[in-house]
Amino acid sequence: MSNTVTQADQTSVGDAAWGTQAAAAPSRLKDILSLEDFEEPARRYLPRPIFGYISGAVETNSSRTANRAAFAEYEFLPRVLVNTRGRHQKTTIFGRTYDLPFGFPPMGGTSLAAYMGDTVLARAAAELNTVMIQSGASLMPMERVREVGPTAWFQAYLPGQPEIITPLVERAQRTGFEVLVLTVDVQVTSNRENNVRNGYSSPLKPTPRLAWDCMVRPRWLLGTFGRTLLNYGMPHLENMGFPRLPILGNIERPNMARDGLAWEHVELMRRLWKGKLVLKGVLSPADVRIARESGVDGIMVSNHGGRQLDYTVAPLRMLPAVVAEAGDMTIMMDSGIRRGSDVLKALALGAQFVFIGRPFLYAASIAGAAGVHHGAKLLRDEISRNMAMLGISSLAEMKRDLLVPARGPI
Ligand code: FNR
Ligand code: LAC
Repeated sequence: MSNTVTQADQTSVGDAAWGTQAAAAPSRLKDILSLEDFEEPARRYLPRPIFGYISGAVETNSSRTANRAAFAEYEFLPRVLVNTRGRHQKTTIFGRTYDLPFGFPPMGGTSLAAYMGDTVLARAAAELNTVMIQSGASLMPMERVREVGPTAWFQAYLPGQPEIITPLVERAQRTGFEVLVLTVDVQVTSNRENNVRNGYSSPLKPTPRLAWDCMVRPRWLLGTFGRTLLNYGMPHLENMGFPRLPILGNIERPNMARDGLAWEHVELMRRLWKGKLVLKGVLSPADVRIARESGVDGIMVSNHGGRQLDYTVAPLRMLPAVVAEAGDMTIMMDSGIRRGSDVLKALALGAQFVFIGRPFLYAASIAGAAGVHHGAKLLRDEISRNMAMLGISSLAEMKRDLLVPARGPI
C-alpha cells in the first residue's frame, strides 16, 4: 500500500503490527481513503438483493439519515500545546483491555456477502485485539467462529419461549463465549420495502430474477458463493434456536414469537448465563434502569442502524440520558459511526466502546481480511490524529468539555 492511502501516525503504540497489515493491503484498496469508500466497490461486487439488504434501512430511511446527522450537532473544542506523543487507544470493558475503542457488531448474512465472513471478521478482531459480535442470524456455527475468534461475543435472537431460550443460552455457554448479547429491537420483522424491491428475502427464493442478479456479479458468484458451496456446502442459519435452515430455497422461516419477549426472559437469561449479559437496542433511560435492576452488565445504545422502527431517535442523542441511569453498567453504542471524529464524539457523550456495521461488512466482501484490516487502520489513524489535535493521550480524557453544540451557545 502506498503512503498516499493513509499517513500512519508513527508515534502511537502498536504501530509495528499495523505497518505489516498496511504492507499486505492489495492494490484494490488504494483508493479507499475512508470507511464510506467501501460502499461503492461493494455495490459493484455484490448482487443487487444482497447489497440492498446491507445498505438498506426501513420505510422512509429517516432513522438511518438522522443517525449520521446527529454527529453534526456537536463540534470539537480542542486544547493545544499538550504533548500527546504517548497517545494510545487502549480501552477496558468487562475486565478486558482492547487496543481499539471500536469493534464489529452482529450482522446476519455476513457469510453470504463475504467469503467465510463470520470467521474473517472474528479472526481480524482477534488480531486487532478488539471485539466482534457473531449474529444469531449468522451462517456459520458459533462453535467454529469462537474457535478462531477468542475475542468474539455472541448475539442471540430469541422469542419469549423458555424452551428455546434455555438450550441456546446453554450452547453459547458451552462454546465458551464470555459475553452474550440479546438484541431487543427486533420484536417483529420491520417494513423493509427496499428488500421487496430488490428481491431480497431470508431465505432467498430461487427465481429467474435472482439467478440473473447473481450472474451479473460473477466475481461474487464464483469468489464468494461458489467457493462457499464447493468448500462448505449450502450456508444455513445455524444459531437461531430452531433447526438449521438453508439460506436458499422455497422455505419459510419458522415463526418466532419475538414480540412475546419480555423482561421476565431477561431475568431467566440472567439466571442461566454466567458471563456478561448485554442488551442491544435499548434507547430509553427508563429501560436502562430496568436493565440495571435486572442484573444486566451492559447496554448497546442502538437503533439497529436505522433498520427497525423508522423515526427512532438517533442513539448518539440519547447517550447522556442513558449514562445517567447506567450505574455500573458498560455503555456501548452503534448506528451511523463512520469517522474517527464520530467515535470520539460518542466517547465524549459517555459511550465506553462503539461498533461500526455496514462499512466493515463491505470491506470483508470486497477484500476479506485485508479489507477489514485496512478499514480498521483508516479509523484508528483518524482517531489517533484527532486525539493529537484535541490534546489528549488516552481515551479516558475524551470528556464532554471537548465538545460544544454546533452553532449553539457555548
Ligand atoms: C445488522 N444488524 C444486526 N443487529 C443484530 O443485533 N443482529 C443481527 O443479526 C443484525 N444483522 C444485521 C445485518 C446487516 C447487513 C446490517 C447492516 C446490520 C445491526 C447491526 O448490529 C448494527 O446495529 C448496525 O449495523 C449499526 O449501524 P451502522 O454502523 O451500520 O450504521
Ligand atoms: C437485520 C437483522 C438480521 O438487521 O437484524 O437485517
